[in-house]
Amino acid sequence: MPVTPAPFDLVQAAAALSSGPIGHTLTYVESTPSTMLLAREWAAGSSVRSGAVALADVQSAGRGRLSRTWEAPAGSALLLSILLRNEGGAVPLERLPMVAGLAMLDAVAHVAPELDAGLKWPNDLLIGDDPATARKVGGILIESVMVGGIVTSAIVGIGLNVNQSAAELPTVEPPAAEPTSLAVEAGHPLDRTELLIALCRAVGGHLQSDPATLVARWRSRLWTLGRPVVAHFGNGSATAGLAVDVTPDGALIIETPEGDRLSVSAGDVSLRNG
Ligand code: BT5
Repeated sequence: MPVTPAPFDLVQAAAALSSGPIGHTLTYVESTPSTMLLAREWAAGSSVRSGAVALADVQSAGRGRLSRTWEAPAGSALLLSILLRNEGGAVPLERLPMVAGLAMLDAVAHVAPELDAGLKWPNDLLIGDDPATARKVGGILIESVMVGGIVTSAIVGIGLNVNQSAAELPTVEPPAAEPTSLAVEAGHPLDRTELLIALCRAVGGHLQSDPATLVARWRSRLWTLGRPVVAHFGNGSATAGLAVDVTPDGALIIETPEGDRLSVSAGDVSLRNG
């Protein structure tokens, strides 16, 4: 049964986040094409501080990676983008998927510790007992803003399915993982404001981690590792193998049945049984 959307408690969120590195500036819009566009507008000017968060209740053109879409009914999800200004090269660009993925895990553990959550390389948050059949509850989209060949800002987009009913989840085409929401998995609605606060705090915390610690934490939560996978590439080709490791900059190492080791830095993987 669809849950009546509870609005964000923006006063509570602003009070909780005002003195931290992420969410000190919290701009809520009921509807936008995409929170990524709001953050991009901020990146083009100089008045909005790094760590500002654009939050929406619904997006008319929510986007995933590689021109894909992100769909969520109004008031059901956490949909936000974080502006990170790369002043002095301060932003760990290649490790942002690790920061965002670990922060999503922390936020979910905060509101629904009973759920079994893990990460699928490179940017999916999954819930389930068995990685091969786990469902996708959230995704990460990292975009760079470049000026004169230099990355001046990064924008971290996060979509987390919170209170959608099973009927409200989108239908996806394989090899995309079956969608789910926290409410479907937990059996009760979750507080989006609590999630927002926990997520922003966790992003701030993981941004402070030293690289080796961050990579080690990410590696330990990647359900992809040690599993047979199929890597799908942008040109339509695919390679099957065993996901054996990740590199410090986040590439996935796949060992093929012939014993070759491939380093995959962009693309998608699906997890296979057996
Ligand atoms: C992602 O892309 O998973 C990144 C999603 C990022 C969304 C956030 S929302 C806030 C911010 N503003 C935006 O406009 N975007 C970011 P990707 O791995 O390419 O996955 C996209 C695919 O996931 C789609 O092609 C569908 O198959 C599937 N999908 C779409 N909506 C979904 C949902 N709500 N839950 C689970 N899967 C979904």
